[in-house]
Amino acid sequence: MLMKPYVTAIIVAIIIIVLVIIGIYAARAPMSALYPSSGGTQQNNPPPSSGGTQNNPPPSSGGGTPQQSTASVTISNFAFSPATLTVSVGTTVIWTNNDPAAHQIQSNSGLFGSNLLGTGNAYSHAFTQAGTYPYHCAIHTYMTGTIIVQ
Ligand SMILES: [Cu+2]
Repeated sequence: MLMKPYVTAIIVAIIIIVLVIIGIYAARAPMSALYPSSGGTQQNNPPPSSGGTQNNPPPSSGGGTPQQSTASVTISNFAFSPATLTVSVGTTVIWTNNDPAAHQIQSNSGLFGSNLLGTGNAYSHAFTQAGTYPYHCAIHTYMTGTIIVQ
């Protein structure tokens, strides 16, 4: 049957009103309300601390800046390996204790030194001046090593 013109107009008006209400609701409701985000719960947890020792990140190789280099000394079997390490000026030397026993890096001159390093802990020191830097373990003084910076 044919609808009278005013009935059609009312229906059209109702449809328009509904669309407007939907539009207002959509505008007021942020997307996060429709799609709950986890933004408030995300946390970038820092990596576990290694007990107050310093861990330097790997050197960056980008940006054309002077490359910071690192060198490693391993502590195992109550000895430093290598016992004598030669590096260039600006190198950061990283000592890592792989012994079940704790060790403590101690520069003979007092220039640098670590806290007590438990198993798996590391200590690093940046050498910015050329020279010869003997060091030892503060606990086992027979453990000696030398960093030569040139
Ligand atoms: Cu030691």
